[in-house]
Amino acid sequence: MTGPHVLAEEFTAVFGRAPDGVWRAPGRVNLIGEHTDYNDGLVLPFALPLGVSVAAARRDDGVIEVRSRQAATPVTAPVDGGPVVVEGWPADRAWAAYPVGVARVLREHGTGGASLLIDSDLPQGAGLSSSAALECATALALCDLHGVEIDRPALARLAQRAENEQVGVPCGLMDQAASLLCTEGRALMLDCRTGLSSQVPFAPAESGLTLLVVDTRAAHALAGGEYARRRAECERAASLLGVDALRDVTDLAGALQKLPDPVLRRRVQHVVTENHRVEATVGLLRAGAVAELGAMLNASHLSLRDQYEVSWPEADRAVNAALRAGARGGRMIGGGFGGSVIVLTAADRADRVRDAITTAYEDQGWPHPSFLEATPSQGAHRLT
Ligand code: GAF
Repeated sequence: MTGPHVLAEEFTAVFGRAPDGVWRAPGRVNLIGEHTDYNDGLVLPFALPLGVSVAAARRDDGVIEVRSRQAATPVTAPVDGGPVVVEGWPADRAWAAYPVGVARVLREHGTGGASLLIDSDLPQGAGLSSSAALECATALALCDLHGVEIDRPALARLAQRAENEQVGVPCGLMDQAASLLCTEGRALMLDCRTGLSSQVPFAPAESGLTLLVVDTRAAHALAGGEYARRRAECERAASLLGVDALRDVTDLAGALQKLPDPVLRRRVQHVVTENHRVEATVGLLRAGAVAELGAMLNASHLSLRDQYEVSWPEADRAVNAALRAGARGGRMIGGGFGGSVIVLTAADRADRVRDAITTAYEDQGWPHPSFLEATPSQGAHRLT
């Protein structure tokens, strides 16, 4: 990852003019509250120090030109086009659907063209929300360049809309909201129905704990059909139960009795209990009982594995190995079927936990996982 000044110099070399500024948006880790966002529920993500930087200059010719230090093919497109997903771009241009999609959605709110040079230090496919970081860095840049003021909760919804309508991925609100609204040293408790949020202090190191992010190296992709299928199952269950969203299920036992399909029953069981786990986790954090979070993480993982059926072998093995090595808890994060897990451990056990996970992977002949110590960091901002 290059610093903002080097990125700006590179921009000048590529585009023949200096950028108007450099913006940055982070990836996220979701502490708890998985597959709840599109059920109008609760989530508790925090921002990573890793993210996407965008050097950008305004253009007034209605064109967006995007280049990335991580992609070979530059893309130039009109900002007033229809959905990128309908245009059916070839695979080597697919990465640019995110910034171009954002430009097309924000155009309705008064932004215009731009030249962008993008740089990312977020691993792709690790389930740490690199797509949302790219969308949010682009959105902030476009708003600033064109003097358009949109408050951050609204901007998060527009970035989500870009991913839904332009890229064709039916994600919920969490990742964009996390990237735009998180603050240093805190997790973001977000109610995805109302959009209301609160900042919850989360500093594991102060309690002698470490939160490890383990990239299982099984690549995660939301575009796969399973994510959309889970969403559809939830919508079907809500409709059968006569509620707007699974968020509204208050009598879990009664709801389960009403659903004949065991698959839908499992999905409802997960979503309803996961919302309760978010609330309980916020309560523990506010009480300063960070070590007790382990039990919540474990319960969430089991629910995602057995009820929601979105875990994957590398995630289960990492969580099991971590627990056997004495970690407090762990769970898969993100959409599932690949990506990362988080593990909460006493700081003085972190090395043992890392080694245990690595050995468990070696035993299977799997590639080594990679580790990152997660510190809740600043949300999207302008760098220069
Ligand atoms: C992905 C999606 F993008 C989010 O909206 C959320 O649904 C998450 O999976 C699961 O909690 O990150």
